Amino acid sequence: NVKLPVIINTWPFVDANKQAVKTLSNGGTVLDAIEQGCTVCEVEQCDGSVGYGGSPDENGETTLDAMIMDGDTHDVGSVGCLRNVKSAISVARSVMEHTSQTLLVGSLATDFAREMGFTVEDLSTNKSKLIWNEWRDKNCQPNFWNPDTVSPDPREFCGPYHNKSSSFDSHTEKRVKLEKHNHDTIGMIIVDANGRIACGTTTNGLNHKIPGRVGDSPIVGAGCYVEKGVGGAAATGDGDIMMRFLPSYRVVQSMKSGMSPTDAVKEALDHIASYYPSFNGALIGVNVNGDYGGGGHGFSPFPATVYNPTLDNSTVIDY
Ligand code: SD4
Repeated sequence: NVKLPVIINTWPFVDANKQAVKTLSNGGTVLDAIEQGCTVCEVEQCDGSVGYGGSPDENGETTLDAMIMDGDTHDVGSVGCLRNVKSAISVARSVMEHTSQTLLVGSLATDFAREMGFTVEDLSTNKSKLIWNEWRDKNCQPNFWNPDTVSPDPREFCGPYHNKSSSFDSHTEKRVKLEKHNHDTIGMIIVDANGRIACGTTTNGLNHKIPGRVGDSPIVGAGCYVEKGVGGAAATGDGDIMMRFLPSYRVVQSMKSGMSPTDAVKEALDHIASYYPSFNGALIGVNVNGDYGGGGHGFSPFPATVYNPTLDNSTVIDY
């Protein structure tokens, strides 16, 4: 099949794609290629949205979400709100390969990573401190917890927005607008020449998130999903909306019933849009024949990066 292997990832993260191609051609497995490809983005801090030093939460801390899934065995490892460890996708792989559990979170995921030999370090950078300071000084929201209270100093009310008050929606809206261009998780799917499939995601999530927030990226069927004999899908965008629909799972099930990847992606995005017409999100899908597709809602165009043997190189395609 001249269309295999196929390596596809969200956004124009070409270096990550190239690394995955290289890993596969050097004899690595689909899991090795996913891990090493996604690691490139963690190291390069792709778009500031992957890896350390991006998307500081309301306390100024960067935390990471990541997952990896093996189509052959249906094994998954993932981490949510991982603190103080840079290589989230590798920690996720360790969860998959060294435990019978699936998802570890927060400081306790850090403890696991430390036991597995990962370096524990501060994920802040000068840039993330600057982003946080600017937010605190300029964009800090008024006190939505108690909207009747107006403080002379807005900084007093920059704490977590624990309460979903009536004003919460406008808060969310503003946040979505602010962060619209700051949603660049890498999600990658690979089908190799033998039909082996794997997927992975890694991200630092959402700027100014409430501390403790976990997005869609480490959630099976949301961030990504693969099924043996069928294919895989991965998501990027507003995870707080998207995870409510398990869109990657939905794309794979649609492909299983014969839909093309592009149609399956469109169907899943349209379904979300029927509830949330203004959500921002995108999906990619690939089937075991090597057909691939993608699409975005609110991101237009939505670029993805693809390699297969009919393409000379890792190529950015606008959907
Ligand atoms: C999240 N879905 O944490 C991620 C962010 C993202 O492209 O995809 N950015 O909500």
